[in-house]
Amino acid sequence: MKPERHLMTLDEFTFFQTKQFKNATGELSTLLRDIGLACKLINKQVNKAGLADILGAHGQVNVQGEEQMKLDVFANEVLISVLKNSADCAGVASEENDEIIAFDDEHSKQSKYVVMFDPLDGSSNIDVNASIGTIFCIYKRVSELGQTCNLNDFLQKGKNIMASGYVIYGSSTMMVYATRLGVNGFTLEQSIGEFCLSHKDMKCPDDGKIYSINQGNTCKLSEPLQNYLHYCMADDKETQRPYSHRYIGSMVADLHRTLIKGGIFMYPEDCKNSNGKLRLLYECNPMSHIIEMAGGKGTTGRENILDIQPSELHQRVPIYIGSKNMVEKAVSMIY
Ligand code: P6P
Repeated sequence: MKPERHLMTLDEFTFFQTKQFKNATGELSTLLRDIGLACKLINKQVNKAGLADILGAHGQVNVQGEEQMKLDVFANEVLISVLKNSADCAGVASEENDEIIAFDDEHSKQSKYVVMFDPLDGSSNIDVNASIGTIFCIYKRVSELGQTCNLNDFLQKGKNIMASGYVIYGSSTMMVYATRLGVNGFTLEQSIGEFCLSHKDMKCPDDGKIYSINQGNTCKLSEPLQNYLHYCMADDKETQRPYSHRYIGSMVADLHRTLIKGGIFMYPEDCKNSNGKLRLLYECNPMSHIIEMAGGKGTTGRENILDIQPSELHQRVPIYIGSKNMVEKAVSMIY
């Protein structure tokens, strides 16, 4: 009988969730615990970034051509190291690395899962103290056990995700993760160093009053998209418009607000970027999986994000994501 208590840690919660699957082996729970450990280590550095000399560009340029902040590098190295030593990860793919990293030790070759992540999304916000986050997703590998994993293990559709999640380093540090059993949020209790269940069975409201887009790009947007933005700003009490505009410029923070309060987040294509900016495999897929498991919707405007067959590791896609009714209304007006 599950003990009823006020405080349930991430490990306890995933343990009890595992018991709901009769042939589960607990490997996914172990992976989530390991990712939680890595993010606690990242959290420690993020919290003291203002004090320690780890602000400012690392001087390197990552595969995206973006200058790497030192915290980016640290977060990436921590996640790779923890997952390489995990009992259940065959390899990883990261926003910060050109290619996949296949772990070639015997234990990793026998592991069933691979992990993709953006180690520190929104890192340009570090030195202005805005919320940033780690985004991850876990897939069952398709390559043969006993071999090193390969690119095909990572180029899977988002609907194959076994678990997805993010950690937001904000006013409090929270992990939100989704499996087909639903979406749950855990707040880091710093005094005991544990992620504790704080937001059970999270649901994305079907409607909302917030639209989130970088309006600085408006002149580059298609006419239908500009018309939709005017719709958001038009006065209509019946449909609770004008909506409020909120844009933090950190996908994890903008989508955490969208998950809790409802709304729509958009990073569409424009006249200069036909696929928008955000990455399919380790940004749009995991966030769409979370939002859809919570009852919302994630689409490129032409197809569901989770149905896309990836063709390369760092491909970009346009994204409209959030409250189901708002996303459907936007897509009907724009496409
Ligand atoms: P822009 C952060 O760099 C990021 O990858 C996402 O977290 C965020 O949603 C987006 O880019 C912000 O991009 O062009 O508005 O600065």
